[in-house]
Amino acid sequence: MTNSSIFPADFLWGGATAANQIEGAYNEGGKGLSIQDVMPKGITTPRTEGPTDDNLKQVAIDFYHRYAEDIALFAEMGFKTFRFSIAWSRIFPLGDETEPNEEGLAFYDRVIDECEKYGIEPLVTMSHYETPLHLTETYDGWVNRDLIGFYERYARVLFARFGSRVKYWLTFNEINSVLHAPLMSGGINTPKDQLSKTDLYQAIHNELVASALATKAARELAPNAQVGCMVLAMPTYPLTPDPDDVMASLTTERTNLAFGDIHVRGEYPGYYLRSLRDQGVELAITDEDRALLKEYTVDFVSFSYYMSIAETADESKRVIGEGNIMGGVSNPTLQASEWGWQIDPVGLRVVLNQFWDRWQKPLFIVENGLGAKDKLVEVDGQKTVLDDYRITYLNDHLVQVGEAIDDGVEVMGYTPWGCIDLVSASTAQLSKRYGFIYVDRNDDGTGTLDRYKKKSFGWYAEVISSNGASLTR
Ligand code: BGP
Repeated sequence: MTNSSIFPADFLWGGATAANQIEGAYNEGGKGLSIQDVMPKGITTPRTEGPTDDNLKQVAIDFYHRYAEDIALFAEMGFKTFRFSIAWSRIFPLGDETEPNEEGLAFYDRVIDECEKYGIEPLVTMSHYETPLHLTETYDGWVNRDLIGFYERYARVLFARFGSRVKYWLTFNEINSVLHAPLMSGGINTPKDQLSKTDLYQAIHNELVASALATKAARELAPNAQVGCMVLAMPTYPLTPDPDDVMASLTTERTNLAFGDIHVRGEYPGYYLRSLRDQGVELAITDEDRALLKEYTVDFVSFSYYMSIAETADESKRVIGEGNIMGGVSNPTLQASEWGWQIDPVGLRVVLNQFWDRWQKPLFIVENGLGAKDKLVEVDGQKTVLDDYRITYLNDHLVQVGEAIDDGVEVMGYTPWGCIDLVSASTAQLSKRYGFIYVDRNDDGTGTLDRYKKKSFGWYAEVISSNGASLTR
């Protein structure tokens, strides 16, 4: 039985967001277009030619203009950290310029000022599904090696400008999701069904080298900064004890684990090389790439965790469920969210232990949460949402984090996803809400954009102030 005071005194409680899902102001402040401006329906439909009015992300929740109000609410909950991303196309509107856009940099200065005002530690994602559109259309995104240099330039600008004020950096959001969503994750314009395996794995290689170069830049320009990778974690269980199912689940899981292995150990694992060979993929890798990967490994591993999946070698039993960007075989022992994501708190303890055993690097849970439809009601004259389902989900996951800490796992912090309602990534909906703070905006774009505290707001504030002691086991 865990004692929840097991959370370390300096545990980084907070919340997580991404620029394209909260900022809006898609064409203000000198910002260039990003891939999100042509993805009005997330990954559910093909990209559009140009920006369209039905794209909720054009306004999102208007964080660009309301950041001070929002960060004040985070402070009221007692946040120790706030995860946000910097929109690459605010800093380099096209992506391949040599000089950054000062207005974009100044915006993030203001956001960081607000965080500092409340002693909130910024946790910055440098690329969260926001490749500048020009890089997608002109270079085919990360398939092209030129992006390594553009990203390194961008990273150097960020570390030079913010490196003394921002300690925690993540290079690429859910880097492994490029396997499933090449446009959103890798800025790759070639449609997925026409993309060759070689181009896909070359894009992955290019991102990994760029990540190492960013770490190198941090070492030079921001010696106090810590650079982490960010992977989409999805524990994969064998559907049955049949050894073929066990091997199948290991093989599927390794498609994700490979990214952490390379980020942490600095080299391609044997099973990954074999998989490339089996798929007939030959990568262009230079000796310099190898040296960079080896020398500039990450300081910590961060990950998102929403669900687990199962795997089987028996094709007739491979029933693919919905869920996250990846999906996978459904686990008959678990219940799912309204969007079909299977809910598995124990899976979070499994992942924490697995990653710790494997890498011995501090772990940061930078996304977790329940996307659900909320109903705004009035209680004592105040508008609110009675989101007990969200409280239960988060409570049960945090209890498992406590268990993992008790197991000896080093966990740096916890930033649940969408701490304020935002536009969802996969389906681009506002009705799929994750927040402690309700934002009055609907899927058709109507709404006042006013903010209201949900029941979970007070619940999370108590969890933070008690350092986890208030959790219910
Ligand atoms: C992750 C992404 C986030 C986020 C979250 C929830 O994959 O890093 O950007 O949105 O999942 O997914 P969704 O918004 O599709 O519900």
